[in-house]
Amino acid sequence: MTKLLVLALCVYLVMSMSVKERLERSEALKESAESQVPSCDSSLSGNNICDKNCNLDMFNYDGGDCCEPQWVGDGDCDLVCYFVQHNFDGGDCY
Ligand SMILES: [Ca+2]
Ligand SMILES: [Ca+2]
Repeated sequence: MTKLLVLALCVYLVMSMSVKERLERSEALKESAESQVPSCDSSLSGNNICDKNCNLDMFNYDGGDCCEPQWVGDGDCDLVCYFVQHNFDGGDCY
């Protein structure tokens, strides 16, 4: 009977430890995932200042703020320049 109790206690300790470890690991994973999620304040898009966090497809390439003038019409399609104010990359994307 005592052996069973000790065994149960051991199992309980191991279980609770592994659960704690798993919780800590998932917390760490969550934190690293959160820090990797790009964020862009929509007010920064189209303010004529290149905001690297916003220069992503999901944020409409910062409204074209990150387009370098020499990229327009260079023959390569630059989606960061594919905006009306950049003459749609000078037609490079057609
Ligand atoms: Ca901007
Ligand atoms: Ca181009």
